[in-house]
This record gives sequence, C-alpha cells and structure tokens, in this order.
Amino acid sequence: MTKQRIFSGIQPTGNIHIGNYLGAISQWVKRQDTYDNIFCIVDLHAITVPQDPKVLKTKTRELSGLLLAAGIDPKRSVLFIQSHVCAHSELAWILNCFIPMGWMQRMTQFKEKSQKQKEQVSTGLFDYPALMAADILLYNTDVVPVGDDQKQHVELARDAAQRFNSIYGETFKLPEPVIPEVGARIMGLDDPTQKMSKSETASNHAINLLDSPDVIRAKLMRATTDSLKDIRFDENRPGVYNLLVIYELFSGKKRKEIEAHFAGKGYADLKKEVGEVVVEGLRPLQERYKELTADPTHIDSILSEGANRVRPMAEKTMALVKERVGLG
Ligand code: ATP
Ligand code: LTN
Repeated sequence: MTKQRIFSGIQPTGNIHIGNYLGAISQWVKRQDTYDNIFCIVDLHAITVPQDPKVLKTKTRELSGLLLAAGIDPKRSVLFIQSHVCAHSELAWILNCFIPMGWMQRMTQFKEKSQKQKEQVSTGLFDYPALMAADILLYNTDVVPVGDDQKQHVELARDAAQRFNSIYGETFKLPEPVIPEVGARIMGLDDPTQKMSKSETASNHAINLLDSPDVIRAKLMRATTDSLKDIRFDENRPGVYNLLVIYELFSGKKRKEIEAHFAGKGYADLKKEVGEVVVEGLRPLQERYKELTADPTHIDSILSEGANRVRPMAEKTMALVKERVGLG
C-alpha cells in the first residue's frame, strides 16, 4: 500500500520557538514512518516582508539544523529549500491567475500582518497563499500538518485546486489540513491572549529552541498568569492554561494526573516545574544541533539532495499544468 503524502513548510525567519515545535515540527517528526514526507524551508515566503540577505541565509541554515536536530530524518523525509526548486514560483504565478482577489481578501493572517505595516505592505504578502498553494499542490499532497493559524491557507489551496480541476479537468489532488488537538496554538508568555509568534520581539514573549536553560527558566518565571490560585486546565484562564498545555506536551502526562500533581501548589511551583520539563525536553535537541552544525557542509548536502529528490516530481506537475492551460 502506498503511503499518503505529507507536505509542510516553515519560514526561516526570527527565532524558532516552542509554539513552532509543539504545533508543527514535533507533529512532523511523529508521523515520519506513517507517511511519505516532504518538508520545505520557505525562503520565498520569508521575503514577503523585508529581510536582511545575510540574516536570511544564516536563518535558513539554522532552521535546517534545528529541524534535523528535532528529529526530521533525511532517510525518511525530504528536507529542502523552496527557492532551490523554481517550480514553486512558476506554479504560484499560474495559480494567481485563477484565485479570485476576494478569496485572498478574506485571509485573516494578511489582515493582521498588513495592519502592522500599513502602506509598505508588499504585493507578495497579499499573494502569499498562492505560493503556499503551489508548494502543496506541486507534490500531490494528501495531508498538510500545520498550526491552527495556517488552516485557512490550506483551505484556500484546496479551493484553488478544486477550481483549477473544474476548469481544466482532474489535475491536482485536494489536500487536507491536519491540526493537532493540543498545542495547535501555544500562546505568548507575556500576553497569553496572543499566539506565540516569531515576529513578536518582546523579550519575554517566546521560548526559543536555542534558549539556554537559565533563559528558559527566567522567561517562565516572568510568564503572565492571573490573580486566582488553583491550577487547572481552564481555557478561560489563558495564562495558566498555556503553561499547563506546555507542561502536558513536554511531560507527556495526562491532564488529570497533572492537575492532581499541582493541587495545593502555587504559581511559582508551576512555573518552576514547567521550566524543568521544557529545559529537559529541549536538551537533546540542543545537543544534536551543536553536533550537526559543527559541519555546515553536511547540512548543505542534505538540502541539495532534498531539492534533487523533489525537483522531478515538481517538474512533472508543471508539465501537466502547462499542458492543461495551453502554455508553451
Ligand atoms: P510569524 O510570526 O513570522 O508568522 P510563526 O511563529 O507563526 O511566524 P511560521 O513559520 O509561520 O511561524 O510557522 C511554522 C509552523 O508553526 C506553522 O505550521 C504554524 O502553524 C506553526 N505555529 C506557529 N506559531 C504557533 C503557535 N504559537 N502554536 C502552535 N503552532 C504554531
Ligand atoms: N505559511 C506557512 C508556511 C508554509 C507552509 C507551506 C505550510 C509555506 N508553504 C505549505 C504548509 C504547507 C507558515 O507561515 N507557517
């Protein structure tokens, strides 16, 4: 039986945090044996907002190292850089010509991000979902595991595929988003009503995967909670709830067991213990990252091998799409 295909992407911008890890990366790692996996570092998406060229290159290598250190195994999964396979930009353009503006205007991420940048906002940021649709549709993807914030974009990719298929006949497979039940939306430590985000720069906002144990502990001790006392999984108390979810995911314990463990304890104990599970949870990843990045040529060769593996698949899709549309 052939395995279903997973495709997912992550931007090489900012510092990768535990939200990215719990909501996306660890989900990818977990499913590696069950699916046929393609993971993409989406540098073309990154340039939809201004980037320093040197930093972008460095962040792309850093992210590759982190994904490998987190357990993405090049023997079981393809890892590559989006700009290494030109078909992504090419298909994005073609899809652009089929996706109505109205669909794009409904995207909540664009509304949020463009508000921050006002009139400087790029056309690329508006069009970002077309490139994401191209990423997904090039590889006959069945399943797209993402955090909650990306569900709308995956649905747009599916709608775009359906629209194209209805005009030109069966061309693209229709992808399904898969959102983790727990951890789909880890919240900022400084403001638990906002999702933990790479582009948020407040020093106490996120725990980054490469933060030292002391930094992790200090950030958690300063996490915003509330003025109540008991420690329970209550979504109406977002600060404590977020800390408990982080504890749950790193410890692997059940909610009942966790509530019993913290019964009668205070928020300081909670923060200290969350700190310990996060430090211990990230330790192996940080050690592997150090080993892996000691030889940067090793990472580069994994990335170029990855692009070589997927390029023929992408080119095959492009040939069919061009044929259907009448290009060339
Ligand atoms: P930005 O703030 O620049 O949008 P981001 O932190 O949202 O960045 P992305 O590169 O957009 O990071 O996301 C990579 C993956 O991590 C996506 O699948 C996304 O859904 C997931 N993700 C991002 N933030 C969180 C979060 N706070 N909780 C759970 N998953 C998340
Ligand atoms: N937009 C996504 C990253 C991304 C992606 C994709 C995810 C780009 N292409 C294809 C899944 C499938 C983000 O910002 N997290």
